[in-house]
Amino acid sequence: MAASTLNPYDLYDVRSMLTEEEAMVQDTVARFTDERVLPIIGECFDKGVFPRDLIPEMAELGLLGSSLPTEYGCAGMNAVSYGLICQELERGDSGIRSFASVQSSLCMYPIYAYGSEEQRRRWLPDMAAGKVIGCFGLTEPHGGSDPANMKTNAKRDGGDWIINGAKMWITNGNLAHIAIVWAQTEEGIQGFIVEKDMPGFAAQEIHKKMSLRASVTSGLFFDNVRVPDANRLPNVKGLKGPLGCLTQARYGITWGPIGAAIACLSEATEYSKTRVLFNRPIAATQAVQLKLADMARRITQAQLLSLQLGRLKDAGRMQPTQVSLAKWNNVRMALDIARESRDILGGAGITTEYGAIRHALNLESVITYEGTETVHQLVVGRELTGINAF
Ligand code: TGC
Ligand code: FAD
Repeated sequence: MAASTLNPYDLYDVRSMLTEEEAMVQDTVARFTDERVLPIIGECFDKGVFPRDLIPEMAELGLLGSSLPTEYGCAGMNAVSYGLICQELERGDSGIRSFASVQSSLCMYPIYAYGSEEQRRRWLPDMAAGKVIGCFGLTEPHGGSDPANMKTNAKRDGGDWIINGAKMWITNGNLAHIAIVWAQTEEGIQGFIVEKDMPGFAAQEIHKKMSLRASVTSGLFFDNVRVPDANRLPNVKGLKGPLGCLTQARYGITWGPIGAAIACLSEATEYSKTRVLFNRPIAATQAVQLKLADMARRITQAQLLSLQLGRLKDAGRMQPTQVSLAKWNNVRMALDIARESRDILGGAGITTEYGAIRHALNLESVITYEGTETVHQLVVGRELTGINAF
């Protein structure tokens, strides 16, 4: 039999559909993940620590706010490149990709898209350089799927606003210098840049997590926090403000889990070739080959979906429903693959010596955050029927 020329982790040669620049971005971030993330991430997960030393290096590589214009100190890359960044970071760990998603899509993007020119110039260059870290406060303790039912409020007081309320499950919360906080006002939901030292503002880290352990997750509390009007994002009102940010972040999340799934398939394949049971490697059994083949099939579908989504985004034609379909499909794909890979590893798969269980546990968050799987299914259902079933 002739040697196969196919890349087992890219069976349809999606790589050949990338531009030279996109391929270079992928290679650069892949190297960063191989050299800087993979050697330490198991221990970070075990200890429940986010590797903050990596922030300056990520900034140096242009990974923070990568799609925003160069005039704000950002890399000005296209959407496909941003997707590839997410994919390669999440091949390392969902927590590292989460950090980049929140900084780029949920904090820098709203300042760019909804902020004043002064706000852009004040915050974006330092955020691109990793000197100012952001978090995004939308979810509240009483239920994240329905953000329209927002209780955090901001009331005008002369030239200032007074914010009261609480946000829950906030990535980067205790790391952040600023929080993009969404609050109900008399004119509808508005976004505010809350600075960490503003009196009455507190972040409290959430412990006992079994998922995204190499990521900081916090509650945010606002007790009569006085915020100047200059910190309000002036160019958006209503739920479409935060939902517009989510569309950016969810787009990146369609790519990220492809990386986690590739890491799991690769690990399970190698393991199965050396694990000898009943006088043959388990890779030589039909049951294991079926599992591996099914993983490759689903990864290939996800790769094609995200690439086409990225091309639509770069052409300015991407619709939120398309993002929902891909977020649902690709996260489910990766979660199933991580669990199946864990099984192929047998008992060894229950330790963090291998990546499968770490990815599986992380993906339990990814399938919940940025809209649960059910929310995205209902978005697609609404598109098909015209009926809102939430
Ligand atoms: P609905 O009436 O559908 O929409 C209200 C307004 O928003 C517009 N819109 C969108 N705009 C941009 N992107 C989208 N995806 C949009 N979806 C809706 C819509 O056109 C409308 O605009 P207008 O001008 O007519 O006012 O709103 P609804 O209340 O029916 O809610 C729909 C629903 C359930 C889909 C929405 O509430 C939802 O997506 N819920 C899930 C919430 C969620 O995803 N939260 C995520 C929090 S952040 C996070 O998890 C970060 S984790 C990050 C990490 O660590 O990586
Ligand atoms: P709920 O909304 O209470 O949902 C509970 C269950 O009900 C789910 O299974 C859901 O699918 C289901 N459900 C909801 N509506 C319906 C319906 N109509 N029909 C049928 N079933 C339904 N949020 C931020 O704002 N910023 C962040 O940075 C952030 N980071 C996060 C990091 C982590 C690790 C996690 C776990 C969450 C993070 N979140 C963040 C919050 C996340 O977005 C929410 O957890 C998510 O939106 C779901 O909200 P909830 O947890 O309140 O669940």
